Amino acid sequence: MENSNMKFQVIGDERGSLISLEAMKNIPFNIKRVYYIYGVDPKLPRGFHAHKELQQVLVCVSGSCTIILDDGNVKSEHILNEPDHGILVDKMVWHEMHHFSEDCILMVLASDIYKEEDYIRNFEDFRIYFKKKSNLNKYFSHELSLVETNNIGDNTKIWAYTHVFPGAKIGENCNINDHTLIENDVVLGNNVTVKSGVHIWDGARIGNNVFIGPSVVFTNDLNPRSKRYPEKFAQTIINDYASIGANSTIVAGNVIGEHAMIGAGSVVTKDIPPYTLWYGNPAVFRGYVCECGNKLNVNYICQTCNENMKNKIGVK
Ligand code: T46
Repeated sequence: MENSNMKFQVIGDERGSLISLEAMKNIPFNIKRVYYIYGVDPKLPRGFHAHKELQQVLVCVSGSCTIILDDGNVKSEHILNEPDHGILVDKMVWHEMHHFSEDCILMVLASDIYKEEDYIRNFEDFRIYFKKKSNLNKYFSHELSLVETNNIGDNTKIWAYTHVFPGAKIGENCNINDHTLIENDVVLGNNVTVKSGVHIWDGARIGNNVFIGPSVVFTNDLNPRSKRYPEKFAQTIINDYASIGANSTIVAGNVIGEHAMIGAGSVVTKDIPPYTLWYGNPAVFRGYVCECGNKLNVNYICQTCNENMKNKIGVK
């Protein structure tokens, strides 16, 4: 819960201020819906529910309100009164909104469309569901691993000599092999494979179904000096279904597109577009890849599964 407060970068000049909220960048999920609440009677609180799966970020773009969160273990209260301040309301967090100012506009970014069946609107039901979920949450961690986060999805396996820091978030059905390090400000989606000896430092955002080969390293500081820390570590984004070959280094601040393929031993120094194949040091563009992982011919047809990928890649 200590991670629910978010501070957004303000881009300002003499004309005023601008804040940009981007999926998987400063918002830790893909945004499927935006709604806003305004014109609320200050005496009438709202919320009083939890979501089974929905994740949301709340931002008061005007005025103020108070948000109460309860994750089943810890209860916390947050005042939202600045447009560069957000609150992450994760799934299975009971939340209430109080003390709306008359000019309050509460904007909410949500990870899914509106589904009434995702709501738990009764606190007792929430407690029961939470207890049931906690008992059911079956992930495996080897007795020789050091797992400090509670935020791990069902069916994930964490193998020996791996250290997962307390702030890390790991999705469902991931396989995290031996001798891996996952720092605090790291988000891994579902079905991610992390082979042995991988180092994932603060700032890494890894989507669903990503493959990370053995000994891959994510850096997060472009000008490292011992005992000197940047104000914020650079963010590196690996989008859904991307694969990173063994022993590659992903230099901080780059984005790897969906289904992209990085060959073994590469040093990635720039953004990688979706469905492209790159390798070398520095990695350079070598062609296009199919969803099955094989190279496409000059007509964008997969040489292995014969799929014509022209439309998916978006070439004319
Ligand atoms: C939440 C907090 C922060 C829709 O039809 N579509 C929508 O996208 C939403 C958000 C709501 N609705 C309907 C459902 C209800 O009949 O609008 C009505 C009011 O919703 P509710 O009473 O849930 O409003 P709040 O302010 O208590 O809660 C809202 C969101 O519903 C909720 O997901 O997390 O804001």
